[in-house]
Amino acid sequence: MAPRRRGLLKYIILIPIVWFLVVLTFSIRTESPISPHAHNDVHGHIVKRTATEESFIDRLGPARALVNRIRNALQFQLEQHADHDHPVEERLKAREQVDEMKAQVQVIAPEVNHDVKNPNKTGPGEMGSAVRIDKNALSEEDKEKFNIGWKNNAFNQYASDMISVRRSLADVRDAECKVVKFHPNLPDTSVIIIFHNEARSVLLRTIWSVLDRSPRHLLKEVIVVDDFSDKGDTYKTLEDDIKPMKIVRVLRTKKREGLIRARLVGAYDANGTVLVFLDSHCECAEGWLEPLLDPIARNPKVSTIPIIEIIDDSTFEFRSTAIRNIQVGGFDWNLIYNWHNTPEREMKRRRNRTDPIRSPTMAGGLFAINRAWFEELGMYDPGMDIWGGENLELSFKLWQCGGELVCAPCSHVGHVFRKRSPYSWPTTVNVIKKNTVRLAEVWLDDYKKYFYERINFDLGDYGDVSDRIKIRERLQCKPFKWFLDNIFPEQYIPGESLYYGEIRNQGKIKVCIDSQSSSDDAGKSIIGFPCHGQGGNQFFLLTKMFEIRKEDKCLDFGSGKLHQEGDIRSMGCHSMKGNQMWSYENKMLRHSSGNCIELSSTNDRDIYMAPCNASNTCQQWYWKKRELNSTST
Ligand SMILES: *[C@@H]1O[C@H](CO)[C@@H](O)[C@H](O)[C@H]1NC(C)=O
Ligand SMILES: *[C@@H]1O[C@H](CO)[C@@H](O)[C@H](O)[C@H]1NC(C)=O
Ligand SMILES: *[C@@H]1O[C@H](CO)[C@@H](O)[C@H](O)[C@H]1NC(C)=O
Ligand SMILES: *[C@@H]1O[C@H](CO)[C@@H](O)[C@H](O)[C@H]1NC(C)=O
Ligand SMILES: *[C@@H]1O[C@H](CO)[C@@H](O)[C@H](O)[C@H]1NC(C)=O
Ligand SMILES: [Mn+2]
Repeated sequence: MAPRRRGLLKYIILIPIVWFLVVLTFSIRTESPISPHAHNDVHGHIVKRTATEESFIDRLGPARALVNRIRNALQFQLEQHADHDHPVEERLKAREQVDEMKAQVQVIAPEVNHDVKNPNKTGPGEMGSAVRIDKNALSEEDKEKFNIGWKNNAFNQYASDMISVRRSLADVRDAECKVVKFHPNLPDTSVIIIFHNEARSVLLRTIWSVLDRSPRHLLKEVIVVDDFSDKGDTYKTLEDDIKPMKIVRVLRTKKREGLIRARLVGAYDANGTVLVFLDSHCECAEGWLEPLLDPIARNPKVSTIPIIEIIDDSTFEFRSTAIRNIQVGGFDWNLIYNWHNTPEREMKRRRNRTDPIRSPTMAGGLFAINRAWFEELGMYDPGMDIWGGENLELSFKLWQCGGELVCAPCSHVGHVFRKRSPYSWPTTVNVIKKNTVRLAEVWLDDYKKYFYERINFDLGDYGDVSDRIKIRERLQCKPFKWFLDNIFPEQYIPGESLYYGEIRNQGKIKVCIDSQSSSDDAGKSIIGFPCHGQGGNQFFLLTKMFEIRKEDKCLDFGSGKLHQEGDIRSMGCHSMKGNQMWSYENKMLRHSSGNCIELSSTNDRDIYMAPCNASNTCQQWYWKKRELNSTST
């Protein structure tokens, strides 16, 4: 029943692609990562840069200057930024970064071969299978470890520690993926992995999965950036752990930088043509890299994302997705990333099931991008803190500035999705707001008002965005409307809805339809609740698709049962009409099944479907019509 702002807060905290970890590692049992069998690397293929790539890089003059400005902004030299609007604290904070951003190269480990894969296919979790632990059968000591592992990581570290850091995975690719002919000159790659207090076995499994499943000639280096871990022993043992891995090096920040700036540290140090960013709790599956590089080899302005598979947080089972079920990225008007099914039009546009799928946005944790293009785009906004919003900023500018964002359906990378963040978030909500306002200011044009309405137009101090606006001007990027019309036509535009606001019953004038929850959990039924006039769970839109909508949830009536309270539910919008299609005429809310929404005459809470009866005032609702030229919600 809370108004929208509390929902936003909860939503942000629960966002599944959470990056931070607070880990307290303890005695860890993993197999030695050093394999007894050594083979020589047989791939000697040298990748030549094509002429088009050269000229692409040659055109980078202005971007180079910008990249240097980003670097300077990180270091914040006062003389160059005579920017009196900046609050003093921010200037001081930025100045502190001058030295600290110079992360040190600590280790470069010697060579190891990359061809010895999966030395043991019978151990726990092999072939990506689940490790199920009967907690009650554990000794008291192990029970304690089991509990601490969960507590510190929000995943089952005890199970992870039982699994080889070089475990085998089933080949989850579609059969057609195995016969795809890739571009003959795939670019070489720097893989960048940021971590903060990650569990050792999970981090090492991420790194080994990259080494073991990437063709050697395409993998120039793996850069592991330790963003100031201070708990557990992962970061203490990492130098020893990576000794067998020649092309891995560790960078360390000297204070907590957050995801965005830690990635910039990695990117500045990288030498590969393409950068691949990974979270520190991933596993790359067989053949993951080539499909990510292929679209970039054909057009360096394409950025690619793999299919992000679920690694179960409890059993570490690696689950896989069929191509027809691939979901792509969207966003809601809180500017929070969400997933939605690949639209029909996109399935039809592609000629082959293995062809890349266009995605309006990326989740942000895992993607590949040409380094020069990333620089030309102004990389990440160094004015953004910690994390949040950077994924949408990159997505919008990719599309608006002449690039593309595609999901490679043959590339599978597992990611441990946690149900909660193991990190507490005392102050970061404002950080996310600041980041998001920055991206709205630069990229959203008039559409930014939909976001601002959701934060009560309280923009806070978001700093100076003029450098970012210059990127947009220099690259002559298209308007946000172009992006919505052409790349994300499924997105609902609040200003194009037919009715909006609270839905107030006419029979009981104080009762409104209430969705009971913030929009992050699906399946809740609607109820009657005293009208509170604060929007939130009582704010609905009738969209031009004839949905009764609240953000990305739509009222859905699927049971067909009449007079059954609790059967009208908020479900993820599917844009396919049917159960989610409603009309509003003569004050009645009529479903595609021909029945109407009725408030119980005997209590103020129950709402159900009933045969339409125009003279029953409990089926009559007041809802505000949108004026034709008004675009606000
Ligand atoms: C494979 O792993 C299992 C379980 O950890 C172990 O019992 C077995 O000895 C291992 N086999 C080899 C060849 O290492
Ligand atoms: C789709 O891709 C597969 C594998 O590369 C290929 O065999 C097939 O001919 C392609 N089909 C079309 C219609 O291009
Ligand atoms: C990679 O680039 C850094 C600077 O960005 C340079 O110091 C280093 O020598 C380069 N390494 C290789 C292998 O090219
Ligand atoms: C329609 O509603 C009115 C007012 O509640 C009621 O008197 C009438 O019996 C209803 N008609 C039917 C067919 O249920
Ligand atoms: C439409 O916009 C004009 C000017 O922008 C305004 O004067 C007018 O009142 C608006 N009409 C409605 C119906 O809101
Ligand atoms: Mn993650």
